[in-house]
Amino acid sequence: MKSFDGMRLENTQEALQAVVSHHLRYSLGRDWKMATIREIYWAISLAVRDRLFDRLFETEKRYQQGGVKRVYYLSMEFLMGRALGNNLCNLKLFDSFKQAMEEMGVDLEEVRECTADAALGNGGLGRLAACFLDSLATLGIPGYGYGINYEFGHFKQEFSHGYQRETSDNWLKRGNPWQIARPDEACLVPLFGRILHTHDRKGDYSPMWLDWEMVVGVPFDMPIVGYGGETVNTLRLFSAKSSEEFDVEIFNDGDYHEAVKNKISSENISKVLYPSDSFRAGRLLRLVQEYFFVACSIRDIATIFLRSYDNFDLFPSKVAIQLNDTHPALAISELMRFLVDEHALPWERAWSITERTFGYTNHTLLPEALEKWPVSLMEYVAPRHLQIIYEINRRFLEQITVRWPGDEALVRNVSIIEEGDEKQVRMSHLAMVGSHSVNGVAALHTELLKSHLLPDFYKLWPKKFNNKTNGVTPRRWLLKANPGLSDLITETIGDGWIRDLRKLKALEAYAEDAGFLEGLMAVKRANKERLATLIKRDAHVTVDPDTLFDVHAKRIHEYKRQLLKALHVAHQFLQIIDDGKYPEVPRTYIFAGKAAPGYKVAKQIIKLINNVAAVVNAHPKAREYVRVAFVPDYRVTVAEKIIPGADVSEQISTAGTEASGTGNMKFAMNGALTVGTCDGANIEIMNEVGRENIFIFGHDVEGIRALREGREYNPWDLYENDPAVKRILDAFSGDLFCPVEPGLFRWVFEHLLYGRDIYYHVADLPSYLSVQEDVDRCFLDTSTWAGHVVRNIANTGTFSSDRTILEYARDIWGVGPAL
Ligand code: 26R
Repeated sequence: MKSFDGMRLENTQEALQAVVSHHLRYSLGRDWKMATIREIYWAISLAVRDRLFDRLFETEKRYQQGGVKRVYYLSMEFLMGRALGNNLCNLKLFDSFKQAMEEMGVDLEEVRECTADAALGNGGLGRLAACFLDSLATLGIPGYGYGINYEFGHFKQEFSHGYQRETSDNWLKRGNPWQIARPDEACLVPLFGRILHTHDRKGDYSPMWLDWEMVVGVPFDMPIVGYGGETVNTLRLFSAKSSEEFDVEIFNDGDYHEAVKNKISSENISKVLYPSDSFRAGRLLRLVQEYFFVACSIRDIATIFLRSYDNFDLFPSKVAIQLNDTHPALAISELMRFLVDEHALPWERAWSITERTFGYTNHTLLPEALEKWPVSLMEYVAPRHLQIIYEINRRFLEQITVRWPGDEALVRNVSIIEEGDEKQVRMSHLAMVGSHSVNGVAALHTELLKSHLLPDFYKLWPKKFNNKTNGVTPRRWLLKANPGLSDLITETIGDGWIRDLRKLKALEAYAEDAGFLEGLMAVKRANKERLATLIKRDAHVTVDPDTLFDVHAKRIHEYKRQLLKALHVAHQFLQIIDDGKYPEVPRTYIFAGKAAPGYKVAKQIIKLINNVAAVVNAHPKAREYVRVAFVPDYRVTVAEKIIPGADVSEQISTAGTEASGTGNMKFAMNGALTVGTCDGANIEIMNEVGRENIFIFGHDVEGIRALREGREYNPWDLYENDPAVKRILDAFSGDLFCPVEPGLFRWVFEHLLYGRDIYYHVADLPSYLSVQEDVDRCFLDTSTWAGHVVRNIANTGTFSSDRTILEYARDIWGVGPAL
């Protein structure tokens, strides 16, 4: 076959216009005059995609020739957001396309606005994965995302009478120009069934996995272009399809028949993303998703490896697999099964390969979010895997007994299997035992991993533990989300910051430069106007861009303490209506975030904020000084508009609960000042920007621990001794914020006073109210405020995900850029 090496696509205005017209006419079969805006979106996207593919082939050729090590980032979630603008930006074709389209009478912004977000994730963990893909490609590292191609992404949030209502996100209903199906590379995954205990001819135990059901995993590839366009990697997402032709005869005997009665149909496996990031689901379908995903991924990774090598000796030096939390931890038993059962490797050899291949990242310390699966469920879904996990555990515990003979408590604590009424597989222990590296996502978080979550493992393998403080991609979160600020920065210090964010440091020299500060504040002002328009459109609240924009945007969770923010808003309101004390700095409080559909308290918090908003915004006096808006359906696209418009970033989790946070980094980078606790990456942000450029309040980890362990914390004491605290809590106990729904918020009072206030809202409230007064004072002096803003922006360089990825590459994966 004659080979075709691409055409060196041209990017002149005429060429771009011609290729868009070509795609509209010949790929979409549509005449220009009849085209809808979505068809134009498709035509433009296909034109951009053409430009990605040539670079993708070049990248692959470079990797092939270099015989490089490849990194596979396994994640159940990728929160990608929209692709068109980001791809244009990274190809440096945004302006050319914008102009070319303008000449054809098409507004590129308008086209982008009509497209759906790829919301295949819940929050921090999924967005981190997306930022990592951008950094891998920008750095020229052969790194591939692997995940599930959910037919329905994260639900859409609406409010009805102030309550969250969920509707489905059918994001693929009009197709997706960025995804290419690869049915020829589909893989087969056995599910369910039973184990037949047999022996081979030599008499060795040789189990057979029988009566399984076959599911087909069809890969869909999405090109991921790095900044500058030299590297295009891929994100590979699997869709589950049934395969009649592969279905085996199902035995009709006894238990098995019972078991398959409620079996899951193949297509359902990749139907929908689980919308909870706080409580483990414990559901059959979720476990099937996790297993399906890793089974497809390992087969695919091995297939790619075996194209270049004929045995597994070099596997760990050519393949690194990173587990994004424990959700893909079954990949460990899957690789063992693959090597031992399908390739007849001896256990020890397979284990050595496995251990050297995997790295595990932990993203949460919350006990209710740690994954455990009942042994019975695991046996039902993947019986051979359960056997393998037991064997991994047996050998592991043997090691423990040799080193610490007779320490039964230790054995019980570290075992992969948790004993009890119902035996469970502890996924974090499996991930820990099967990996050569385990990392936390911020310095404090990693310390807490060692000292509290996995202390026995730390004693056993101190060298496995390491920290990789999170980061965010400056391409999406600064260059693209905040063009005004990007231009100002580039005019001032050049454009080197886009690839090397530490260069922002040079801005510090302008912290007292009146001209620069003026430009900076003008950009902020314009961003606030843009945000005000969005708030008007989506939250139906009119807000004034001259007020201080105070933003709390993230998933709704008790530990993130949206309730503490609401207590502060109530305080300001009460000062106005009871004391006639009008704030010197009028504020607009902006909330955004989704609650997991099954998380009752979180949904009550949403209702509460919406009611507070309604009451405050309707009050004739208060509304002159305070407005409250809850922007519905928070997602990447909305974040891109909210973050650049914020003056204050609320990062107020209870110390020791937020693993890292990444929104905190995005806000600081975009010129908001942080009000934060000593938690997660806030501490590192404080260290970078300087204590005098951030508003820190509340108990730190030791302080919280003392409250918890000293048993002396009694929120009633504060209630009785601090009149401000009493007044705020009484307002919720009464019906100030629910005049037509009496008693609706009584729960706040009970929760915080009788319910022991497990997230220490009341304990931190006085210090929170007081730090907010500092904020007001500071905001009154515009040039001082602007100086703090500059010092924040200038010192966020370390929070680029490029830095994070270079650390993973160096310390965990043993790879380097392949440019
Ligand atoms: C098992 C299931 C219920 C589940 C639990 C937890 C599903 C998803 C999650 C999401 C968690 C792990 C998460 O998103 N963690 C966040 O990771 C971010 C990236 O590291 C951190 O910045 C953030 O602090 C942390 O909460």
